[in-house]
Amino acid sequence: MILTFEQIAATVRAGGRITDDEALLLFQHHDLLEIGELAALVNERKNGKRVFFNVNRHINYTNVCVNRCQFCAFSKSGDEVGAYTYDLDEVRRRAQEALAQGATEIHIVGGLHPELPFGYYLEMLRTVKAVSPELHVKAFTVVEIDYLAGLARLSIVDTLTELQKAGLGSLPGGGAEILRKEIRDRLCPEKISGERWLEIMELVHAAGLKSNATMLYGHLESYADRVDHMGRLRELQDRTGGFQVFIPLSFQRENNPLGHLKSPLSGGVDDLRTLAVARIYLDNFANIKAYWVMVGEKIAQVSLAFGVNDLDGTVVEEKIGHDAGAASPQALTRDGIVDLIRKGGKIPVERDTLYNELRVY
Ligand code: V47
Ligand code: SF4
Repeated sequence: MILTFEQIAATVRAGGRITDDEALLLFQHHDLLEIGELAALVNERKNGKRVFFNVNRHINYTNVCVNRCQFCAFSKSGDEVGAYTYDLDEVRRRAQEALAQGATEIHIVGGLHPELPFGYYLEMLRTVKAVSPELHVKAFTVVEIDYLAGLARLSIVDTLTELQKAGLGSLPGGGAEILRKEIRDRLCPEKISGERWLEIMELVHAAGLKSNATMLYGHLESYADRVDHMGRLRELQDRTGGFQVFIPLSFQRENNPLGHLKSPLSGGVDDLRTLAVARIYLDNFANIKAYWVMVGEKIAQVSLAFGVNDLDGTVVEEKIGHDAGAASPQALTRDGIVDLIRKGGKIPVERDTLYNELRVY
């Protein structure tokens, strides 16, 4: 049977789940606005006109990393110019500054440092919580969790327990890249496998921690690889319900070995298409986030008409995307995000990390 857009749209309008083949067809469908309209319908049913953001701050505690992922412009070896590692005073200062600016979340991720002891990570969490127990610490991709477990010589479950005791509140969604082996082996051969990423995420959710999920797109992958990636996330979400949000990350091309690639699957239209297809296909995800750091403020705003209901946060001092040439500012103010959402025709809602509503604007 030949699939048509209209058949898929009918399934979606009736509240049905679409198949991988149908998601692929949506990616290939020529009419972006038709896909956007469908995604907007799905989103409107779940979230009405409300769009979430939070007031947060990133702390990238070190850029020293034993891996060399091909898309990464952030990592350095310890003796390289520009390599840095924050001591706990630096972490405290940033957390204090964030608190003074009204932040409710500290987002902590970094490279896989060859020398920092496990105690550093525990102390880092305790340091932020000592600034204010009210600050939620969303920290460490599951790639880091795997690495920390090796450092601590503990199982993943015991590592998570220690981190939770020290103040870990939830996990960000990084390190997922593209889960399928054929692409992952070329993108980041030293990184844990896609299967391991999913396995640790399952343990994270079983430990009662919520997490996010990302997908790095616009490099070597095909639409089929993207569908495969989202399919594995959807399957895990069916079993655990532990993912809060899906965040496609648009590949930034500067200062990294893959930057020369001219992927046909990139650009503003592709950003919107990816967000819209994610909204339609990932029917068990409540939230789809446009990360303004990577897509820029304008695409992020337009994406609110393409199924997106979350714009991340104020961010402050993001390094991973900016080292790779992201043209977005280093931070947005609360007023700036509120204005962006309002002018996008939606209702701004400040949330905490766990998606509790704090204030409607
Ligand atoms: O895993 C690295 C990506 C991720 C590049 O959970 C790049 O709320 C684009 O996961 N171009 C880390 N992306 C960031 C991340 C994240 C960001 C914001 C919010 C949340 C959340 C998570 O950044 C890495 C990798 O996929 N990345 N290099 C690049 N050149
Ligand atoms: Fe290291 Fe993460 Fe960069 Fe890979 S993406 S090189 S693990 S900092």
